[in-house]
Amino acid sequence: MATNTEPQISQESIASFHEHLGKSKRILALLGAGLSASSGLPTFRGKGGLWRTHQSMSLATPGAFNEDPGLVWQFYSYRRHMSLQAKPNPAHYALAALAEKIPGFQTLSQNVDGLSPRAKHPPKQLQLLHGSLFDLKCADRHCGYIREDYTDPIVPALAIPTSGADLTSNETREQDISDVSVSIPKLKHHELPQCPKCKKALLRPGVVWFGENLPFTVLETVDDYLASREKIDLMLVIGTSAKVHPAAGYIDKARQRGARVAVINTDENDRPPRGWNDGDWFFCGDAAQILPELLKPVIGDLPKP
Ligand code: BJW
Repeated sequence: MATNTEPQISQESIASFHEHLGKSKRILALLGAGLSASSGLPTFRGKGGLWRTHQSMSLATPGAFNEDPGLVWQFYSYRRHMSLQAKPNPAHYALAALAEKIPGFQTLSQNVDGLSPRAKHPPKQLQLLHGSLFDLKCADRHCGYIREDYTDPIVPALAIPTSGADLTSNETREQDISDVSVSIPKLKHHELPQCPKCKKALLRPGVVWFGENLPFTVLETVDDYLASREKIDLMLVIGTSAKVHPAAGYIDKARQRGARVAVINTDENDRPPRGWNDGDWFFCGDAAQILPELLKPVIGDLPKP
């Protein structure tokens, strides 16, 4: 008797997807945290959305940073550390390969982990809607200071106190992130990263928190892509719960420009905001396994790592 509990994807739906992909010249993709899940990075909602005793989402706000910058910095320092330890997975490489093959492919990533850039996704075809963990900017927006920085830790006080677990293993990493017994020190203002330009304010992670505008040039690039007279053939929605706007709204905008939608997600309840349309595809499972197969007719086999 078969014991495999993985949802089965029908050959018929793969064949119809491949037929449409073969004809597609303009493709848009919306990426979310599920893309990096099999690289060992936790998602936001559901299991994994807890950092120590805090919900990740409650720390991703300007209010949380103003109230306790030391706490928020420790959360982001942990995320930077984990992202630097993680490696891009086959889905990141498959998308980078698709971008090399199809000039009309544009990627809208909600991820801040740096894995798509590290998979050599062409920068002009990768719009980082929610910024990057590896940009540091002045918390005073009138100052305008910003730099790219991969130092880990940024300052000594942000070195990661862990339970002593070996964080190179996905399993221990997952246990460690929600280990509530790891204490969170109360950090003082002078121990946190300082802006070298204005010398008054703190630096903060260059990510987009709730209530903040997305980067202007990114929005402009996406708007230009959507405003083109040419239709969009295909919209790929990969590893996202599609609950955060304006990102989730791009699915409908692509539909309005003619796109058929393909969702790749482990949870069949995470559907596009307005539900399904005739002609959509849903591929249930791990993006790292499914995407290289789905894109194979265009990108061929990925090189073995
Ligand atoms: C797998 C898998 C595997 C697992 N394979 N799949 C319109 C309507 C309603 C509200 C608004 C609206 N417009 C604006 C808003 C307000 C707000 C918003 O959207 N709120 C909603 C929660 C309702 N939006 C904003 O505030 C945005 N700013 C804005 O609109 O500015 C204009 C404005 C200003 C002032 C007032 C009003 C408007 C900014 C949003 C910024 C979001 N920032 C975060 C944090 C970034 C920094 C950080 O990383 O810490 O971005 S929140 C968090 O959610 C993060 C993510 O990028 C984002 C999306 O999450 P994602 O990627 O979908 O992750 P999950 O965990 O939700 O889902 C993972 C999925 O993967 C699941 O489906 C799994 O099943 C799946 N999965 N393993 C495939 N192996």
